Amino acid sequence: ALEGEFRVNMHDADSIRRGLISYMVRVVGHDPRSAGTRQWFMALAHMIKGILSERGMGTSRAQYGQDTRRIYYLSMEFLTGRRLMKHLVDFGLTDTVREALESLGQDLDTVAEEEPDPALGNGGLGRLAACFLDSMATHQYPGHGYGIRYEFGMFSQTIEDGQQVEHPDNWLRRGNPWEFVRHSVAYPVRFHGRIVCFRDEQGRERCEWVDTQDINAVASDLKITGYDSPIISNLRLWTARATNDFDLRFFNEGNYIEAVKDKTTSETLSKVLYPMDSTVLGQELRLKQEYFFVSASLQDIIARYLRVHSDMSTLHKKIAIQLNDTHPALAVPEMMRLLVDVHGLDWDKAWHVTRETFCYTNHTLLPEALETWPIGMLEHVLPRHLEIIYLINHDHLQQVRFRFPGEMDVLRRMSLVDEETQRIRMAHLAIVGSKRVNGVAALHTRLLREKVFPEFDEMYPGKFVNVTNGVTQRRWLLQCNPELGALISQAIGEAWKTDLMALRDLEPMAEDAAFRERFNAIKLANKERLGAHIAGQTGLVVDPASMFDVQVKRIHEYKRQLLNVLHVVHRYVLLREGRVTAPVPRTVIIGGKAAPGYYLAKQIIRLINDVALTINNDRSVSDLLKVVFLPNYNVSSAEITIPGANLSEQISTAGTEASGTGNMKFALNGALTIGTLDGANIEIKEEVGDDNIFIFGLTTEQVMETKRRGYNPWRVIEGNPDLKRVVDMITSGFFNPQQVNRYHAIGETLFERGDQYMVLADFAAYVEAQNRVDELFQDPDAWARKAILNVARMGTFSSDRSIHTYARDIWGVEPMDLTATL
Ligand code: 26R
Repeated sequence: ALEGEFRVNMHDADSIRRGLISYMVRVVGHDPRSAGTRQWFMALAHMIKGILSERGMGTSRAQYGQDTRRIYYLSMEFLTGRRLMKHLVDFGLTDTVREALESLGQDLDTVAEEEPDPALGNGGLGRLAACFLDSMATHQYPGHGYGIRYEFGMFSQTIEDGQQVEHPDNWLRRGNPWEFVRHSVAYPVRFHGRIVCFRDEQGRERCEWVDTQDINAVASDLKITGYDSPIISNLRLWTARATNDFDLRFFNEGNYIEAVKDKTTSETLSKVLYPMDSTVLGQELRLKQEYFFVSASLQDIIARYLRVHSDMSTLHKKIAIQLNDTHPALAVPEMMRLLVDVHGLDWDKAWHVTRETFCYTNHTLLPEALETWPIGMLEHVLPRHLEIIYLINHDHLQQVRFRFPGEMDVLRRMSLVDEETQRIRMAHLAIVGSKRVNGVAALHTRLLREKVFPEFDEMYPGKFVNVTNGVTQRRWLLQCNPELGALISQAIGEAWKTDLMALRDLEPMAEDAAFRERFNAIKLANKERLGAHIAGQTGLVVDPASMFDVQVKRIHEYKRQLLNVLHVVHRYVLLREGRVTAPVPRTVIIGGKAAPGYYLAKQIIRLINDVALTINNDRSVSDLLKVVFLPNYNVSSAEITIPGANLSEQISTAGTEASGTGNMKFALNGALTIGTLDGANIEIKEEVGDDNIFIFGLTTEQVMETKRRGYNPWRVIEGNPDLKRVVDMITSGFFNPQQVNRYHAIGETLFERGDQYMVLADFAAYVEAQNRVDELFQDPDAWARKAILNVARMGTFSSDRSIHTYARDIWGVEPMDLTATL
C-alpha cells in the first residue's frame, strides 16, 4: 500500500494519502514507514507547492494575455506567517487533508507546527504588507510583492533572569519547501564607482556610472493564494550573491582567499533583517540593503514590461508601484536613472513617468523613525543617485520659491536636503516623487497634513489621502479562531469571509441568550488554549476563568507598556491592602520584542518580569492577579493569543501610533478595547459605539496643549498619592531588592526627562477606565453583548476594504475577473 502518485485528486482523502506517500518517497526521500511529523510536513508542503505552481501559471498567462495594469508592492518587510494552513484554508482542503494525514497516523495541527514562522519583518508594517497581498489575491487584483529574502529574520526572544536575550532566527536551517528559487532571474546591482558624462550623437548630455562594484540579486518566489480565488500572486524576494567577475579579478592575482572573503561580504547584504522599528541607525549596510532590493525590483519590473511593450514613456499606464514607507524610496532616483541614463528618455518626460508611477504610504509620525541619509554616505555608495536627488531638488525648490515667494523658512523646511545635518530627507523625496501619499488612519493622515508636511499639503492639493489600515479576516478570524468563524457562518452565512461588512447581520445575535452562551464557550476554549500555550512557554499556570487582559506588540515607550505596569502595581497594592470590595480576578499578559539597542524598552521588559515574579509568588493575591510576560511574540503566537483575550490594551499616547492593527484583530475576535483616542482606535470607537469600548486619557490636542503650557510630571505625582506610591515602589527597588537602583533609568525618563509620553498624566484616567472594565466583567451577559457587537461592527477594518480603496483612489485599477477564464 506504499504506492503513490503525483497526480492527486485533492477532493479525495485517499488520493491525497497516496499522493503524500509518493511525495515522501520521491521528493523528501524518506521511507514512509519511518517518517515523522517533520517529513510529513515536507511531503505535504511539496504537494501543495505543486498546486500553487500549476495555478500560478494560469494566473500569469491570463495577466499577460489581458495586459492588465499591475500593482507592485515594494516592502523591506513581509510578515506572512506560516503558509501551510493558509493555503489549505484558501483551497478549502483542510478537512480532506486532515483525514488523509489521519489515515497515515498523523495529526494536521501537529504537522503544521513543524513549519518555521517566516519572520521577515518587525511588526505592524510588515504584517500589513502580508494582509494586503492576501486581500489583493482574494479579490483578484493583479498585485505582486517585492522584498528581501533575509537569511535571518526577526531574532527570537527568550527571557533569562528576567531579561530579553536575542537569538538568531535561522529559519532556513531545514530548508524552505515553499520557495521557487529562480537562479536564472538575476540582476546585477551596482555600488560605489564614479560618473562620466559625455555628449551623445544628438548632442545631449548623457551620464554613465562606471567602475562600480556589483552584486547579483537572485530571485526566490513565494506564491500568494487568496481565499477561494483563481488568482495566485507572487512575492519575489531577493538574495544577494557575489558576481563572478568580481571573484575572478582577485583570483587572477592569485589571491584566492581574498576572493572568497569578498564573495562572502557581498552576500551579507541579504543576511539579516534590521530589528529596529523606531530609531534609524544610519548604517551603510542598511542603505545598501534598501538600494539592493529597489534596484533588483525595478530592473525586474521593467524587464517584464519590455516583454510586451517598447515605449518607456508609457510605463505608468501599465504599472503602479506602492512604496511601503520610505525604506524603498531610493526607487524614485533609481527609476530616473534607468529612464534617463539607460533608456534615454529626456529628464522631464522621465520625471512625469516617475511621478505617475509611485505612491508612498507613511507609517509613522515619530521624528526619530523618519529616515534621512548622510550626504557623504550617499556620495560614496550611490554617487549617481545623489546627483539625481540634487537635480530633483533643484526643480522642486524652484517650484517652492514660486509657490511661497520670499519664504526662506519654508524653502529650508521643504528642501530634500537638510542643510544643518547634511542629510537627505527620504520622506520628502518620496512625497515629491509620488502621485499620492497616504496615511494609515484618519487621525494619522490629518496629523501628517497639518503638522508634519503642511507646506507639501498646501503645494499639492489632493496628493495626501487617507487609507485606514485593515486586517485580513481570513487569517485573523477564519484561520486563527475556526470555532468562532463557524459560529458566525452558522448564524449569518459565509459572505463575511470575503465581505466583512456582512458581519453587521450578527448584531441581533447580541440579544440572543443561546448565541451568547455559545460565544462565551468559544472564548473560554480559546482561553484554555492560550493558557496551555502560556504554561508551555513559561511554566505559569493561569486561570481561564479570570479576565485575560492582553497587550502584545513591539515594546516601545510610546506604546506605554509602562502605563500597563503602573496599573498592575497599583492593583497589587490595593489587593494587598484589602482596598478592593469586589475584586475581579485578572491575568495580565504582556508580550513583545525590544530593539536590541533600545535600553529603556529592555528595562521595561525586565520590570514586567520582576513585577510578575513578585506578584505571582505572593499567595495573598494569587487568585486575583497574575502577570505573564509571554516570550517571543510573533505571528504564530498572535494566532493563539488574540482569540483568547477578553481585554485588548491599545494605550499609546494620543498622536503617536499611526494606526495600530492589533486593535482590529482583538476586536474582531471578541475582545473589548481599553484605549486612547489614537490611531485607528478613534475609528474603532466610531464603529462600535462609545458604550462598547473603554476610552480614556488625553486627546492629541490636549497632549499638545499640555506640553505647550509646560507639563510638569512632579505636579501630577504630588497630586496623586496612589501613583506616587507605585512609582516609588518601582524606582526604589521593591520588586528587585537584590539591586535596588535597577530602574533608575525609568525614574529618569519620567521625571528628569519630562515624561515625554505622558504616562503619569494619563494614569488616573487609565485606572478609572480599568475600574469600569472590572465592573462590566462582573456581568458576563452584559460583557458578552458588547463583545458580540464589537465583532459585528468590525466590517470596515478588513484589509479588503483598504485594498478596494487603494485600487479605486490611488492605483486606478479594477479587479480582473479570472473566475471564468481559469
Ligand atoms: C527606518 C527604520 C528604523 C524603521 C522605522 C520604522 C523600520 C521600521 C519601522 C516600522 C514602522 C514604520 C511601523 O511598523 N509602523 C507601524 O505601521 C503599522 C501599519 O501601518 C501601523 O499600524 C502602526 O501604527 C505603525 O507603528
